[in-house]
Amino acid sequence: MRRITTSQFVDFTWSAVALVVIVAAMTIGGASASSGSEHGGASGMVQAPSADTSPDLAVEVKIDNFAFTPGVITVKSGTRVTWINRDDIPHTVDSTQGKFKSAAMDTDDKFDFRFTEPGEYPYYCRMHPKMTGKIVVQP
Ligand SMILES: [Cu+2]
Repeated sequence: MRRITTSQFVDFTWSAVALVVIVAAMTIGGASASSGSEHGGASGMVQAPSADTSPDLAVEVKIDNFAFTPGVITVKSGTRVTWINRDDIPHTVDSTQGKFKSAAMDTDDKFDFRFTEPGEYPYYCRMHPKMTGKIVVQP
């Protein structure tokens, strides 16, 4: 009985040694595998998407300090232009051709218009006619 018990203990010891060896081998293998995936991550960064493919055509013109910024902006047909008043006094956006006309815009008010026909669309502020800007719409 005693010999069998000892023999079982020895078997257990060798099993434990084998387990340690397997775990050590997996750890080393895992380390080399993770360094391989770091290389994969670096090549993935090269494939950054282009920022110029957005289907949502929208631009913003800021009104501040008695000026439209940008004063002249070129957009693709179908683009929605949003004016936002960042000034602390009211302004308007009025097409000189009567194509669009905003109400008086208080601070942080917005006005938007979608340009669907190519052409040039000059505009001004009817409260301050020296404030002018232009939207150039390309096909
Ligand atoms: Cu104004």
